[in-house]
Amino acid sequence: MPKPGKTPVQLLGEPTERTKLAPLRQDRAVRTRALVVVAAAELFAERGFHGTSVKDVAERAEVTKGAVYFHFPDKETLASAVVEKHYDRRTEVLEDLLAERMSPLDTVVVLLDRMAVAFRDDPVIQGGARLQNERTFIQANLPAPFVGWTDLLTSLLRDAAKAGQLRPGEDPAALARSFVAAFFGVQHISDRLHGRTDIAERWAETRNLLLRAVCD
Ligand code: LUB
Repeated sequence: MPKPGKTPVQLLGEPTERTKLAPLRQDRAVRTRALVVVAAAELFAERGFHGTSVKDVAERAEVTKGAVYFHFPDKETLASAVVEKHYDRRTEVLEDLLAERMSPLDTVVVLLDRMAVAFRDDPVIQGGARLQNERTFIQANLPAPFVGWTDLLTSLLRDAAKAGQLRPGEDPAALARSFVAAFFGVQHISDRLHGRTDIAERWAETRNLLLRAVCD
């Protein structure tokens, strides 16, 4: 507890050169960590987990290997961070959509449409997806695949059902699983055949088919 009459700030005393620099140092560490994650994602997407070294990541990020190891003790920890950032991207897109206050079904449609573009353009998404494809060969504690998407879409589609946007009797959980399976397949095939250049078009035709099956 602070001494009587003194506030915590007063107890800290006058800022020293070190305390003045602390926020700047922390800001630089945050930016360096972010640069390392993006560089690693690019290389994991291009070369895979086992085709990428920490040295490669340091060179791509234009930092020292020591700077990489300061944030990530090994390549496996770095891979986990990339996959976590892969899923964070979904949260970022969703938060923007929720602010637009669309209907639940429109939120599902636009979310997946925007994620299709992200799979085409965003190396963090691409690197996370490749790591998940390679997960059985990586001794890392990667987040579980598909579960987050299935839970999120089930919740949104239950709201869509309550709002009368689905044909009566349709099962939101079954539709969510179908959306996840279809999106995964579309992005995988587009990646293998066309480097995901046609993913937005291929996803649009698939989601239209799904919507026609469950909406009047
Ligand atoms: C999504 C991928 C690629 C599922 O949720 C995941 O783990 C996914 C990577 O594993 O697509 C479809 C939304």
